[in-house]
Amino acid sequence: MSGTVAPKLSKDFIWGFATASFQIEGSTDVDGRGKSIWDDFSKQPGKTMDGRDGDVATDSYRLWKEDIALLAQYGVKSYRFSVSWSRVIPLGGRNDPVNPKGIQFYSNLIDALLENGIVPFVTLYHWDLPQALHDRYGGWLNKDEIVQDYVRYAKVCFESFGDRVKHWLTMNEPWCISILGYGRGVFAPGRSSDRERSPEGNSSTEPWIVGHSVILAHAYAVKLYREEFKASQGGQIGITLNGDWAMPYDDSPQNVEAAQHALDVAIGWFADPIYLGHYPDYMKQMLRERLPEFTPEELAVVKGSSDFYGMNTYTTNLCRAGGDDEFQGFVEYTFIRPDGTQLGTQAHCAWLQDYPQGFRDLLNYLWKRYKLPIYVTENGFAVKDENSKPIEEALQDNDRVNYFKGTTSALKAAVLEDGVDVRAYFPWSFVDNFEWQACLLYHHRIFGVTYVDYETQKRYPKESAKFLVKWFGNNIDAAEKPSNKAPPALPQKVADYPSGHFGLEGPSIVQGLKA
Ligand code: GBH
Repeated sequence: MSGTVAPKLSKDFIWGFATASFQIEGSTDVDGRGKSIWDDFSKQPGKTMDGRDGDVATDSYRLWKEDIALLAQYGVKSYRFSVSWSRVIPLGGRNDPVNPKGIQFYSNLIDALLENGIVPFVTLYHWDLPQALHDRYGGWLNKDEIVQDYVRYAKVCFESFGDRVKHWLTMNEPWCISILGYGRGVFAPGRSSDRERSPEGNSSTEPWIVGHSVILAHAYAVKLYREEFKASQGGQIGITLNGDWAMPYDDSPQNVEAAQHALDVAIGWFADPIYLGHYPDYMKQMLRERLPEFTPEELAVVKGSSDFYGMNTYTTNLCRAGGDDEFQGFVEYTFIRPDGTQLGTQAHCAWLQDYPQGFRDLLNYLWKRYKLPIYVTENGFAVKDENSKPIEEALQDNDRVNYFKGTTSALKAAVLEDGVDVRAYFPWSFVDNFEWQACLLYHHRIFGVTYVDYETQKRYPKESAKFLVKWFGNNIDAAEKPSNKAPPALPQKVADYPSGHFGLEGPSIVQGLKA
C-alpha cells in the first residue's frame, strides 16, 4: 500500500452550498423590491401549512455579510444563490425601470463572495416571478411576452454582474414551475383544474404551455449571452433540471418501460429539446395536440442551449406502469420493493428516501444520454421531525449525515470508476430556510445543513455541514490549488463558534448547550 495515493476529485471540482432568493432573503418590501408571485400566495390560508411566508425567511437580505462569513468559515469554493427578478426590475417587464438598489445588493454580495475566494454560482430564476407580469399577461402562460421580458431581465443581470459572475443558471427546475404551479396548483401561482384549489386554471393544458415558454425564455437568454457577453465575460451558462432516478419496480417489460416513461416526463421533457433538439416521443404520444410545437427557428435556438447538464436530485423512485398521474407519465412511484422492504431511510417528506446507488445510476444515465459535463446543483435530505426537535438534537442530524455519506461516495465512484464528468456538487441547503410546500406536510426547517434559530436568526452548523466540509477537504485534489486564501479552520463544537450571528453569545439557547 505504501506510496499509493488515494485518487481524488480534480482540483477544479467545485463544491459549495445552495439557496434561493425567496427562501432566504426576507425584506420583501424594502429598497424598491416589487412583489413576486410567492408574496401573496404564501399568505393565503392553507397554501403553506402553518401560514409561514417569506417576509423574514432567514433575513439574509440584511444578514448577507454574516452568511458569507459562515460560508468562508466552512471553506466552500462556491455559493449558489438566486437573484430576485422583482428586486432588480420591480415590475418585471422589458420597458419597466431597473431598481438600482436591487442591483447594488447583488453586486455587493458578489464582490464580498469574491473577496472571500468564493465563486458566485447564480440562478436567474428560482420561481419568484414578478407579480406584475402575472397580473399583466398571465406570466409564463404568455410565451411572446414572457420570453422577451425574461431575456431583458437576463440582459440586465449579465450587464450588471457578468464581469464577475462566470457561472449562470437560467432556470431552476422547470418541471416544478410548470407542474406544481399550473398543474397540481400547489406552488405559486397555484393554478389548477381543481376548483377547490383554484378558481382558474387548466391542468391538462397549462403546464405544457408553461414548460414550453420556460424552455424558450431559457434558450433566448442563452443566445443573447453567447452573442453579446460570452466573448468578453467568458462565463458558462445552462439550465438546471430536477429529476430523480427511476428504477423499474421489477424486471417485467412494462415496468422497465414505465421507468423510462417516468424519466421522459420528469427530465426528457426539458432535457431532450435542449440537448437533443426534440420533445421525447412518449410525451408527444401522451399529449398529442396539447404539447406545443417549436418553430424551426425556435428549435435552432433551443437545441444546444446549455453548456452543461445542471442536475437537481434527491431520491429514487421504484416505477410501476399505471395510475392516472399524467405529470408522472402514468407511472406509479413507490419506495416499497416487491419483497416488502423499504428502499432506504425515510425523510420527513413523503417523496424522499435515501438511496445513493440511484444517485450514481442517474449520473451515468445523464452522462450517456446528454454527453455534457454535469453540475449537481442540488441534493439534500429532510430529517424526520427535525423541526420539532430541540436544537441540541436537531444539530445531530445523523440521517442527513448518512445521506451525504452515501451521495458523496456515489459521486466519487461515478467520477473515478465510471468516468462520468461531474464538475460540481451543491448540497441543498446552506441554511434552514423558507420551504415552499414541497413536503405535503409543510415544515420550514427541513433541508438546511445549518440550523437557524428563527427567533434570533443565529446560525448553528449541523453535523452534516461538518461532514461535508471535511469530506470535500479530504477528497478534492488540493495539490496545485490556486488558493487565494486558506479557509479558516472549522470549529469542532457548536460552542466553539465565535460570537455574532453564528454565535453563541448572550443569553441564548447556546448557553443552555454549554451548561
Ligand atoms: C427543490 O426541488 C427546490 O429546488 C428547493 O427550492 C426546495 O427547497 C427543495 O426542493 C426542497 O423541497 O409529490 O408531485 O409534489 C426538489 C425537486 C420535485 C422534489 C418535486 C419534490 C415532489 C413532487 N422536487 N417533488 S410531488
